[in-house]
Amino acid sequence: MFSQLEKETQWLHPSYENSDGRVVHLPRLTANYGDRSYNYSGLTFQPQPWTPLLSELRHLAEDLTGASFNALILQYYRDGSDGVGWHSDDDPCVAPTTTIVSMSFGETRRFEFRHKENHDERLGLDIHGGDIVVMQGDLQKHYKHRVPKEKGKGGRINLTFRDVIEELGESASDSI
Ligand SMILES: O=C(O)CCC(=O)C(=O)O
Repeated sequence: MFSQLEKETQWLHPSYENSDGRVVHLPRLTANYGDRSYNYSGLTFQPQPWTPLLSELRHLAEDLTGASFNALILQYYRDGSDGVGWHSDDDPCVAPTTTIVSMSFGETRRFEFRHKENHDERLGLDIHGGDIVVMQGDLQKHYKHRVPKEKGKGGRINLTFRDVIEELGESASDSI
């Protein structure tokens, strides 16, 4: 699954201007598939159409949760120097209590949650290839999550299936 996704996905490596005015690339590759565009890390992506493999995984996510998904974001952490910083998936283009299904393939990576106000309230999970995490309810309202950089790691691909209710919502930009 990892090799097929790595090979078939139309990966992007977006850049943005950081707070020092320097243009830097996201520390990972990314892609957006599905029926709706999604604003992510302050960037808007034009979605690619569902492929047979991604449609199959979408149906799996829908069967698992009873939710429906019209957008998919893929992240490719090429090695341990790639990651994603603290953020919550509370972009205005998804409902506040939306269900998000996250599927991972390849290397095991740490996935951490932290309460937005009480930073001591934390949870860390080791997410292995083939694991599925379902985020739902008030989770995005109260918690942020991240995938920290971890030395010595190989490639990992993560898919998050989402239900976009409104196009082109502004997104939080703290997830670079
Ligand atoms: O790679 C992961 O497990 C998380 C990805 C993520 O946080 C996101 O796509 O918003």
